[in-house]
Amino acid sequence: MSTLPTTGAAEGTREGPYLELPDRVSLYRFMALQRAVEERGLSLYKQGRVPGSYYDGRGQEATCVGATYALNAADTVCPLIRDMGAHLVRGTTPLAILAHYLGRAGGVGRGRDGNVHLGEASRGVVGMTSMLADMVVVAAGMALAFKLRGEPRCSLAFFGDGATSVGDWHEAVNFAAIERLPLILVLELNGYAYSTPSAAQFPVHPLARATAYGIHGEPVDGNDVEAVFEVTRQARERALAGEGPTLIAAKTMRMHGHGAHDDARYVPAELLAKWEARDPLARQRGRLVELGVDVAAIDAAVAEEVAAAAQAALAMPAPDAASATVGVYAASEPTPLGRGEAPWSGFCS
Ligand SMILES: Cc1ncc(C[n+]2csc(CCOP(=O)(O)OP(=O)(O)O)c2C)c(N)n1
Ligand SMILES: [Mg+2]
Repeated sequence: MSTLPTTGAAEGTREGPYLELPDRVSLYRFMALQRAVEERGLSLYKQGRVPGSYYDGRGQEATCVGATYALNAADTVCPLIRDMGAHLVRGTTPLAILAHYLGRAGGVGRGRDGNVHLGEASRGVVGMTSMLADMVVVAAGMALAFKLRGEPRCSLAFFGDGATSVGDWHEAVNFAAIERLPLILVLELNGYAYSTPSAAQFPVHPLARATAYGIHGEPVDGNDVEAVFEVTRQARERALAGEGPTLIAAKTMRMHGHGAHDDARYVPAELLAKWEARDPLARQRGRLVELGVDVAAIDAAVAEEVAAAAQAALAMPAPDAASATVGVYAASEPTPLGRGEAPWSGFCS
């Protein structure tokens, strides 16, 4: 293992490659935080306080939390719309996220963007663009930089089944495969791309694509946070050993509509009921209870933290209009960096 600190160090250092009890508790806590933050955000959205649209990752928490927890702090991660847990694992606070949803000055985007468009360069988290598969291209580019510099780092991109139908995905994966880049590709097989079922997305098993491009492919139960951690940890070891990318196919389910505007009436109720019984939080809670952990106390602390964060976020002011060109790519006034600040310039440094 590399000597770089683990991302999970936010909650106490992961001592070795495998999960110890504090890690298993952290994994649960991050999933519970994601759910609580997103539930609170949804309720604020329904109250009309969140500008724009609203998306969440309900039911998919184990995939983004487990995979991100397996990274080191120097690795980079590209989350998408279902992956708020990735931001939380990397240390972005519930307060910063809720203030971001609300468009407040103290939010991650400082009121310049909303909903899931957030990322903190200082934490190695790249804010997503909406164009499907583009973040896979970005992650491959970062992995190329790490390889060329001989740095023991990797990059990880999350994406949905729908994103794999876009040409950019194939170009990025093919390039990463040829160059044996230290890249981890996490496919969130969540049943749907908007209203299109996964079965109508590709005619082969998703891992056939890993075989086709000559990279490692690993199936995993995307609702088992510890299993996702383990396949990602192994993918990272391969990446750093020069063995190239791994495609992880995480089977999960999108438990809400595409966004809050979508009632998902096209999803059969029986399917949702089946997946409700496989809830990722319930599964990890069951493990911890068996180990004697006071999970109710964790839930209470998470609820309290998120309630306090929501209150503090609502009390924050909107950004000052005079600061509108700070931190955007094209500023009216040149800065020492050229065309506006480039807050993302630290990613590969
Ligand atoms: C190139 C492109 N085409 C269409 C869209 C509109 N769009 C945004 S999300 C989405 C569905 C994505 O489905 P999937 O990749 O399976 O991710 P999920 O929403 O299931 O997490 C679509 C069609 C887009 N953002 N980019
Ligand atoms: Mg999908």
